[in-house]
Amino acid sequence: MKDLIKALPKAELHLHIEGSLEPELMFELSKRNNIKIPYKTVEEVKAAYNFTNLQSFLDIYYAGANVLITKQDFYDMTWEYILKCKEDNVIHTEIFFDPQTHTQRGIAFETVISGIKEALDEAKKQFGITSEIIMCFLRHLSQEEAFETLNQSLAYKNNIIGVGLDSSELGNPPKKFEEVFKKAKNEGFKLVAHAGEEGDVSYIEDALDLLQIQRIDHGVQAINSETLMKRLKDEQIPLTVCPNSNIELKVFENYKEHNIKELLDFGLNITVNSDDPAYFKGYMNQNFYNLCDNLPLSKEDIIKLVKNSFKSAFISDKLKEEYL
Ligand code: ES4
Ligand code: ZN
Repeated sequence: MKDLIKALPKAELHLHIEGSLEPELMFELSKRNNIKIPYKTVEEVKAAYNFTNLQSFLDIYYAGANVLITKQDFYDMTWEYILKCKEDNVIHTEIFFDPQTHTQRGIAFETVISGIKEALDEAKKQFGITSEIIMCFLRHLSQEEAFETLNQSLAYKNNIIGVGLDSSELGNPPKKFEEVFKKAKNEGFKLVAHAGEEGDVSYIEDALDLLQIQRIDHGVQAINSETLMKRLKDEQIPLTVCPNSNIELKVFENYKEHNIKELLDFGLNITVNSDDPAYFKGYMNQNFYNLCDNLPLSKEDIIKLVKNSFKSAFISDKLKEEYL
């Protein structure tokens, strides 16, 4: 099974680039930019990655991003992720970034997007890896701040395919961002949102109905509504599921408890993704290995999951045909 997973060309649809910042690079950047981090060794950092829920992770994740200052920093982080894609045979990736995590600290939108984009261009040139960029609004901030970010992004529209919604889900429902998603849609952006990670079924339904999203990030709580399950199946709305993330953030107690096999067997359009691989113990292939080690996934299931990612990617029909 491992050989099959390794050999299959894969696509990734749910990856926060800030979540690919490995402790080693975090130390290097903290030195380079003279920014203090609250750890002495890489081991100490890894020991701190012991989460109880989404918020306990986000606190540490936003602190880690403080070492990112220059365009070169964003380039280096993105390039390291690309090397992992190469290693795992990920041939297409759609990466999230959180502009507000950086603009709030006085880093220019331009610095962030150009560093990421140049690394992705190099990935295409050197390895043929194709990619898209999706910017996410931080849902713990206001809709007004999301509007500011959307306005800033318009100058880089050519390089940003879509808009997403991430950060603290509970207490920050989709409705809070209804207007800004409407504007993003009018501007021609594709729309996605984290929904049903920790939030209940209503977060998924509202993300679909109020925000008009085309893919659901996580979505594993859908299992609690038969009506929603049927809708997701009928409309084949993609769910970008992140197994390692769900275990590390205690959405499920362990891999054997994960519901991905049930979701897949029901006929939903399920994909496998790594979310924040530097924080959640592994990149794309490791997510598949952990599933296969603990759940009765067949060879056909693995192939289905991989095909679903290409089917659900924001790529042209021509490229889809090539990849499928
Ligand atoms: C995230 Cl796992 C997860 N959930 C919500 N927001 C996030 N940002 C980065 N990782
Ligand atoms: Zn995520």
